[in-house]
Amino acid sequence: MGVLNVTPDSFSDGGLFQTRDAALRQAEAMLLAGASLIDVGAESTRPGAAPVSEQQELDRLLPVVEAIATQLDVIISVDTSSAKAMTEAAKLGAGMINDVRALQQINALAAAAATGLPICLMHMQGQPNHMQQAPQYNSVIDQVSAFLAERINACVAAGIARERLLIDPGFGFGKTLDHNLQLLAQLSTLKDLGLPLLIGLSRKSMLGAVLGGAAVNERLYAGLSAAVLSLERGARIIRSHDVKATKDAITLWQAQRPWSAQQ
Ligand code: 9MG
Repeated sequence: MGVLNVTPDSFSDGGLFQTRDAALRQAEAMLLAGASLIDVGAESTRPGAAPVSEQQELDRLLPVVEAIATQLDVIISVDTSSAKAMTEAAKLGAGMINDVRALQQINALAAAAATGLPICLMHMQGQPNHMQQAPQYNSVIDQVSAFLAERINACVAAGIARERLLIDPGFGFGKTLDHNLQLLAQLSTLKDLGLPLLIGLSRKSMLGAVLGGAAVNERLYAGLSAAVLSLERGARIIRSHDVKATKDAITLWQAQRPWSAQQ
């Protein structure tokens, strides 16, 4: 899953793809580099990010969804928590919903249900503007797992078949470095929920912290290492800014898999 942020302020690619044409070119480059999905986001959810109005989100998101849907043969995932954005993006050809708020925003459950699309439910403690201030857990893996189980049940109760759901522990979303490392180490536990696991670690600050303060553009190798560890522990979709490098890492992992004891 290639990341395409059409925002001025995302932590890694903010401001780079704000015009429709620049976004389309980047989507095409990621497709050629091996992405099967493009995750288009129009609201930054980096730590400290301020919320945007729904209209602003729609104005940024929909022209890009429409351009990609009409011009490229790739599945478009919409990174949104807004019911209206889900509905409108689905009408324009989006193929998946990626909600970092796990359909907890007003009307999101009903809107997502009505689209008929697959949905990724992500865990986040708090909201982006405050989430990194003092995240606290008794057991991060148990609490993330319980949250995801509760959201799966809410989706099923709203008429969304389990088969449409994916789950994501939300690395970096209301979690300290230790919480993130515990989640990575214990990722296999989430297999018990019986749904495809998506993970996003690409360029995130936990990589920078482990590397002693590496800048965003110095985190690629640690990100690839984390991606392969995640695959080994059950992840099936890797969300990444660095599609070619990630695809190569996945290809190597897949090549050895037929002989792996962990299959
Ligand atoms: C939008 N977004 C940013 N980081 C993410 C992550 O780790 N997972 C998912 N599903 N979405 C993310």
